[in-house]
Order: sequence, then C-alpha cells, then structure tokens
Amino acid sequence: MRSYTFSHAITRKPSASIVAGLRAVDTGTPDLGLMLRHHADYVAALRATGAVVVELDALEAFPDSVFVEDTALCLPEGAVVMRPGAPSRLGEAAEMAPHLRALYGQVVQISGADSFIEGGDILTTETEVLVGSSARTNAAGIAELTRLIAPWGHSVREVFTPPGVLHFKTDCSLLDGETILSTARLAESGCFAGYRVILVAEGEEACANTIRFNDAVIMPAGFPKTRAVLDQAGYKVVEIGNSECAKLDGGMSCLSLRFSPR
Ligand code: CIR
Repeated sequence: MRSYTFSHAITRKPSASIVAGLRAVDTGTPDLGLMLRHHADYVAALRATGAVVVELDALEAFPDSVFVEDTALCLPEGAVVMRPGAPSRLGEAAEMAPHLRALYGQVVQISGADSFIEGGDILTTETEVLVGSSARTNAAGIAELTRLIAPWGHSVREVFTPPGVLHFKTDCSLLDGETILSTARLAESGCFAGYRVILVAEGEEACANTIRFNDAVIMPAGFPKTRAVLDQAGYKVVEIGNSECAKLDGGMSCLSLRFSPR
C-alpha cells in the first residue's frame, strides 16, 4: 500500500465552541456556518476518491476537536493514540481511541506523563516517519512513539519545526512516494534530502498544509501560483475553502485521520 493511498478517513464535525479554538494570533472569530460548509466540501472531496469516511459528531467540550489529525498516528499495522501537548486538547485523544479500536486490530497509546506528541508533527513517507519537535511535541513523546512503532517495522527520524510554526506539517505535505510540498523555510533545514521537493510560491506558505489522498491533492483555496505549479506537475488538484480553519492555524491535513487498516 502506498503512503498516499487510503481506504478510510475519520473526520469530526466542528462544534459551536470552535470560536474558543486555540490560535497563535487573533485574526477574527471563525464563522461556524461557513466552516461547516467548508467541512462538508472537504468530506465530499475525500469520499469522491472512493474512501469510506467516518464522520464523528461534534464535541462541544473540545473547541479544537475538528482537528482530528492531532489525536492519532494511523499506520497500516495499527494506530497510536497521541498525547497532545496543548492542555485543552489532551482529552481529545481518549475521545478518538474507541473509534480507532473499531477499525483496527492494534491500537496502542503514548502514555508517559512527560510525553507529548501531536499528529500534526508527523509526516509518514514510503520509507520513514518524520517527526518534528515543536511547542506541542517533545523528545519524550518522540522516543515513546519510536519504541511503539519499531515492532511494526517503522523507523522514526526526528526533525525540527521552524520557529513560530505550529506543527511540522503546517509547512509540508507528502505529494507522492518521493515528492514533498514544502515551504522554503522548512526545506532549507535540509530535512528532505533524498526527496524531490516542490516549494510553495513565495507568499503562499499557508498552502503547504495540503494532503495527497488517493488520486487527489486537496489544497486550501486561494493560492493560485502554487496551484499552477501542482497542475503543471500533473497532480489532480481539488481546492477547499479554509478561511475559517486558518483563523485557528488549521489546514487540510488537520481535518482528518487517513488510513488503510491491514
Ligand atoms: C491548535 O492550535 O491545536 C488548533 N487550533 C489547530 C490544530 C491544527 N492541527 C494540525 O495542524 N494538525
């Protein structure tokens, strides 16, 4: 199974409490109605590729719970339930665990009291699992993940998230087996040596968080220069409105867990 082909995805509807979601800079209150419309478009784009999409109900107690990616790492052999580094998000992982157990034979979890790790910091490629240390993901969390997935044959490489960037994957995405879409500031760190790198256009850094999901590259709307580069490279691009999630530092990867359980 290629690292960008998936039989399943899990999403969660945004809740009215989304207005209290975490953000680095306040650029305005997210509009729930518009976010729900964008979210429905996103789910439809995933389903259009033929995948089964499990849509979970909104969780009012967790304002950021629409960003399900941060709660787990899903690999073909099993799922790892994360320990989010944002205190207000810690409980989201336990809410996700039963849904993963329903679909997977093996579900393990990050459990160390000092271990913190969020799925947004993890990029799985064909050959390795890249984990960016960040304000949300620490060395203990990375070490625990490394131990948990080694028996499944996966190796972890620790990399760095640029300063001021929320998650490693805020700045990069996997486009296919050998190609990464990245901001220049992240690629300059050298972490993608050996991969083909396509850089997002200058000034369009906010579209680096894109996903390859089966035959589609699903990117946030409104980044025409990068879109043209992806079209030119032969990818089938689908644009989804992201204005409301962007107010909370969220993007295309954050909104789903994508996997093919064995
Ligand atoms: C947070 O700060 O945790 C949310 N407002 C955004 C999470 C985005 N998730 C992701 O990049 N994987």
